[in-house]
Amino acid sequence: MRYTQYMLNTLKETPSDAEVISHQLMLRSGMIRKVAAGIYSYLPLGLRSLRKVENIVREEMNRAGAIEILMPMVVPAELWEESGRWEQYGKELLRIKDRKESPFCLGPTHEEVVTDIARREIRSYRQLPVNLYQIQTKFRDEIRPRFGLMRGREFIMKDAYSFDLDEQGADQAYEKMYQAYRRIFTRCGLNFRAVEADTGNIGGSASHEFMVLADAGEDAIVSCDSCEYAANVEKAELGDPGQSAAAAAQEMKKVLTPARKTIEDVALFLETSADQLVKTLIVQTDTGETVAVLLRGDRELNEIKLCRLLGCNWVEMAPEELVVKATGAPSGFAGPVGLKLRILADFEVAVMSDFIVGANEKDAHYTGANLGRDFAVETFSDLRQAVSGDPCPRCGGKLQSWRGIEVGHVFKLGTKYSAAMNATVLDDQGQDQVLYMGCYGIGVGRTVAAAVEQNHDEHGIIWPMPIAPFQVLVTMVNPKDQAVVEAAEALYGELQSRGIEVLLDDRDERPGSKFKDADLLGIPLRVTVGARALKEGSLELQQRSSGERTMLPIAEAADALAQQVRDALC
Ligand code: 9G3
Repeated sequence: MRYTQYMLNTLKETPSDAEVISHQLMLRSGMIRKVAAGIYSYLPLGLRSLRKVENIVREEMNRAGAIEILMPMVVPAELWEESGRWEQYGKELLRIKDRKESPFCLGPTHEEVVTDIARREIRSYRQLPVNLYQIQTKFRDEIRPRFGLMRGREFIMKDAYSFDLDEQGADQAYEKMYQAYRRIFTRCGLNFRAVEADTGNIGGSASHEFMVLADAGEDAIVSCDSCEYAANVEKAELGDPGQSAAAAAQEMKKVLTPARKTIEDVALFLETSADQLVKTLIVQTDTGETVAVLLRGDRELNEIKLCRLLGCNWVEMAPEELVVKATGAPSGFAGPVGLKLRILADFEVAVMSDFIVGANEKDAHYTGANLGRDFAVETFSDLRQAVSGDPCPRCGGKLQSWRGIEVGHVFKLGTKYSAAMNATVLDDQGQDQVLYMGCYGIGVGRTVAAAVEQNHDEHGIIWPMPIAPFQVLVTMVNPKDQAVVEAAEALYGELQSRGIEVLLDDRDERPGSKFKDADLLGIPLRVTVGARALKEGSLELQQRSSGERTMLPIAEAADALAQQVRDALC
């Protein structure tokens, strides 16, 4: 492709509303343009990378035996009413009406549509197993779309759905997809982890997320430094420490802590540290219950673990007036002593002694509080967020925490949708059996953005060869110098005849700005055709990733470059 005949406009300035580097660089390198909040156009350069990821996904899904279909963007409400999800989702589900006032939605995911296909097309166990997938546009009306393609409202997803006769079959389908995902993200050149994840409200019994490690990642994950265990921090298990608390050494004493409400302020005021405090959270559940949850002062509540313990869908911190009503004091002074609420506590509290708690009295705390003597706990459980240094629940090694970008998510769905929609097959006894399902998603655009998050420097993108928009960039330093033009054109033609994807920068611009663009675009191999080196019969090759420069004899350049592309692809 010739730059002068391409539509590619790089930007010198970083757009102000782009907060993460991938968003900034994908705008500046002319890959995407915003149409509306969370809605983007892929310009030619961006589309090339998107298609590369799609093709890797397609190849590995086909290799895993999945069959490609294409389902509609616009989905009739009836299907979502059958599954019961029409009422379950709020404004995130974009509902529309057609000219006859019939209700539809823009599909955010396609469990209902694909289960409808299955119940019509799959009637006998002999047809199983089946795995149907699509690469298709989704819409989710996120409250705060941001970070460019990383959290868009309209986005391209590969979503696959497996159908099996029983749980064992579904487990095999899940394992096949898990391995296919590992191949996909490895081929994309990404550093990723597959982590145990919460099944959320999609239902089903197990799920794993595929996380690209990057500081801008919205998810927190932990991985063990000694074994394969890795989990989303929402799911990471923390076992019971086991040992018991040391015997009480102090009497409980009320101390004044005027206007000291936060853990940090109280610890500072009482000249101690947060891990010597026990914080009392007053929590309300969607089932209308108010409970007190105790955690060591320096820990965070894991709400998903609390919901699992209480058997509710969500929890939130009680509003101030409820805290006052329940504890007799404003928030910041709540404590377990004399509290007339169910008291739950994280395992860690069970091994603490002589600690500080709110006194359920304005501007007062107790020091020297001890379990048993001063208050009782109804249930101890794993209720806190895991952090670096915590023990691995599998091998006792150390957990390390990372930020991750979720690019893939695989779920065991069981019969949640097939039962609701009566998707069955006749088994070998002629009996109707409800199909066992799994569902498997990859954010294709998000994968491109995650690759940029993980592969860039201060000058711009550093594309992994398998998903680079072009493989070689040939820059004419001076397009007015006939020798330069001839050599560059010759190389351009020879590379194309070898099937190499090459962008020829034939613009009549200052060399400096062309070099800056070369760094920004991040095409892996960059050849500079300049008059001086030509006189010595050579071209300059620079590796975008290492910055390493070598001189290539003109006669060998095309073969050498083609070999380097092949080496970088496998
Ligand atoms: C909705 C809306 C948003 C949603 C969903 C439904 C996420 C929803 C979970 C999934 C599960 C899997 C198949 C591919 C892999 C992920 N956000 N989920 O179900 F109505 Cl508005 O999508 N689906």
